[in-house]
This record gives sequence, C-alpha cells and structure tokens, in this order.
Amino acid sequence: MIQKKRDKQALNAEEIRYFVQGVTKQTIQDCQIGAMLMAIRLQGMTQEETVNLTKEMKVSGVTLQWPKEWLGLVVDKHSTGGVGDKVSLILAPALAACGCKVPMISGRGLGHTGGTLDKMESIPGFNVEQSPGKMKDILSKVGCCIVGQTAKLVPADKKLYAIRDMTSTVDSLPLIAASIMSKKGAESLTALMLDVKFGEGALFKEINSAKELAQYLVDIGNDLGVQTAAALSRMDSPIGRCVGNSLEVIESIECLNGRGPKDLEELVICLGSHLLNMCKKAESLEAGEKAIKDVLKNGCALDKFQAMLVAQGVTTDLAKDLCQGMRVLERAVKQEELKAQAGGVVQAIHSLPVAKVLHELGAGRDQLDHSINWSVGIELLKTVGDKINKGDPWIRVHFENPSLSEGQKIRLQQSLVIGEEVQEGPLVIEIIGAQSQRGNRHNCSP
Ligand code: IUR
Repeated sequence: MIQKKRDKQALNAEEIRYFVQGVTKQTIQDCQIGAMLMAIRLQGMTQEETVNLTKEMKVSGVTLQWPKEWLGLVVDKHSTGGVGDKVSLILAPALAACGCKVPMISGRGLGHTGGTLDKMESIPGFNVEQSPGKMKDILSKVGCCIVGQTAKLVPADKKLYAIRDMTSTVDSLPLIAASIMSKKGAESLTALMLDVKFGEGALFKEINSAKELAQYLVDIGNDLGVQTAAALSRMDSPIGRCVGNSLEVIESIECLNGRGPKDLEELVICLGSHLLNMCKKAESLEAGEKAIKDVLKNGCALDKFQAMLVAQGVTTDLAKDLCQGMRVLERAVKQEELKAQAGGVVQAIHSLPVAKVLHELGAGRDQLDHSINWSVGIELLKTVGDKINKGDPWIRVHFENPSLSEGQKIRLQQSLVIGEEVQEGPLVIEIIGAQSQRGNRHNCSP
C-alpha cells in the first residue's frame, strides 16, 4: 500500500480501512505510518479516498449518539484559527438560546494561535473534560457545552496527528480535511459551519489556498451526511479588541451583553445565521441574523453561557458575578500602555507580531503539556478605522514574568499601521456551500 501511494495510485476503501484500523490497533509500525503519510502528502488523494479516510477515522472510536427529539437540531462550528478569535464562546450559547444543541468539541492553542479550551479554563472551576454521557446531560439541561476531545473519540486522529507533527506532513489538504471532519462526523451533527481564515494571522496566508481547503471540507462534510458550509474570512488584524485568554472571556461576555465590537459581532451573526438556516430554525438568513441579534440583546445568550459555566463546574456565585461584569478573573500584575508615534487613522494592526509577543510573555505554549499564563494579553485602545493622535495610548499590555522587553515594545509599535484613511471591507468575503444565499451577495450584514 505504501508503494502504491508512493507511485500515485489511489487506495481503495478496503485498503484505507486496513490502514486506519492498523493505526488504531497499533498493528502497523510508526515508520510505516510515517512513510504512508509522506506518500499522501506528496501524491495527494482523490476526493473518494479522502472521504473513505475520513469515514474510517470517524469510526475508529465512539461516535456520539443523541436522543431522537434532537434530530435536525445538533449543530457546531469550527474555525481554522485566528488571533483574538473568541467566536465559539459567544456562538455556542447564542445558538442554544435559539433552540439548537451545540456539542462543541474544541482544541487547545499551539504556537501563536489561541485555543477555545484555554480561554474557558481561565474561568476558575471550568472543567473541559466531560464524558459523552455528561455532555448529553448538559445539552438537555442547557443546550451547549464546550469540551475537549476524549481519548475515545477518533483515536486514529490522535496517533496520525502526532506522527504528522514529527514528519512534516501537517500541511496536506487531505490529511487536514480528514482530521477535522472525522472529529466533526463523530459528533453526529445535522449542520456544520466552518470559518476558514486567510491572511497573515491564519494557517493559510493566501485566499486561494484557504478557498481550496474550504471547498474540500464542505464537499467531505456533505459526503458524510452533515450539511456543511464555510465562511472565508479575513485574518489580518486581531478580532475584537482583546487578545489573551482571560481578557477574551471578558470581551465575550461584553458581546453576550450586546456590547461586542463590530467585527466580532459580524462573525457571530454571520456564522450563526447560516447554521440556523441550515437546521431550519430560521427560514431565511435575515431571520437567522435577527434571531442571533435578539438573543445577544435580550440576555438569553448570556443566561445560557452562565448556565453552561455552572453545568461544567464553575460555582453559581462566580458564574453570576462574571456574567454581571465583575472582575473575578485573575489579572496580570503589570500593565503598560504604548503610545502612538504618529497621528492619522489606524489602517491595520498586524496580528502576527502581536500574537508572537504574547506567546513569548506566556499566553501560549509550544507543546501541548506546557502550562500557560491566562492573564497575559493585550487590549487595543485604538483599532482599525479609529482616528489617532501622536502620543495617544493605543495598546495596553498585561504581563507578569517575563517582563515586556524593549525589543518586544518595538515589534508591537511596528504592528500599528497609521495612514491618511482606511478602506474597511467586510470580514467575511464569501460563503461556500450554503443552499440559501441572498441574491448574489455573499457577505453577511453586520
Ligand atoms: N485541526 C485539526 O483538527 N486537524 C488538523 O490537521 C489541523 C487543525 I492543521
């Protein structure tokens, strides 16, 4: 089989089953798995091969089963990762408030990207480890949960991902697609909305590569029987005004109170309206947008968030205080503001240097078992489109040990781009794979 793939031949369904079962049962040696992954990375896979790989990986462990009454209501979203991307924290409870069931299985941050689980764990008591039985319990009482992957769910992906990491085979379209979609398939979803990002802070810098991944994921999702669509969204400047685990929780609560920054709200409303439309909770995208806006304004989404915190281990008092805007999360002992070195209009804030400096200050990790400092982060006091005068503070850095160095300050200052004017476009530039489109407009209204 390795020889076949090396020579660019397609593997049949039986061969792919043999490979995935061998990976799961550890009857194939790691060196052979590595060779097969490299052959796939170099020679690619047909759509049929990728679908077969995804299906086999999906059934390598348990698949979640839901009560019949939830048929058509179980939905989720997945983002390819961005700087300041806290959409899941808001979208899961907003969808639950609209009557959906959202079994959100999320990941941890690695390298410069943040992870939803790390953000949730900055809330004292929040437990991301929940069994499938407990997830069902939380979904029936609350409607949403945010949990980590259990060892029982898609064990083949765990093994394959670890070997991909060691063999330079992470950046393979079929392997990325099978990895993401096997996990989503194991959640037994009705509908899935993907947020595929492009730009300097994203996995793919080029829009065309992001588009190719998005189309690939959508096709596989639909082949698996999950209604799947993807938003292509820009990831140049950080999303919202805060980056860093606990600061992003606080900003998410502001958004759940209907006071979120425009770009963050735009993403939540866009992804949410498509999901509501796909699972027929909203008859049109406009109705879906209205439903999400309503639950952000009337407090229903915030109530769901608070109930989810309690269901996942946070004390009732702390959850209530946090949702009322009280400062209950730990704050970094040191804060420093940097001042603009010129005046004009903020044209961009490069997200990559911001993320890298935060990573060095302890907000991120290089290995999954490393610990992180949840209180490290930045607040943008000025953001894209804002007028700024020379000497105005534009960023507040929260840090402890190590301290903010002169070199880091210079890199942060260089991330701020000031000009004469700014051309602000929508964050979501295209939707791929959705049935219901508004005329030929692809973007969502903010
Ligand atoms: N996320 C996943 O779940 N799998 C992958 O291969 C990548 C991101 I890259």
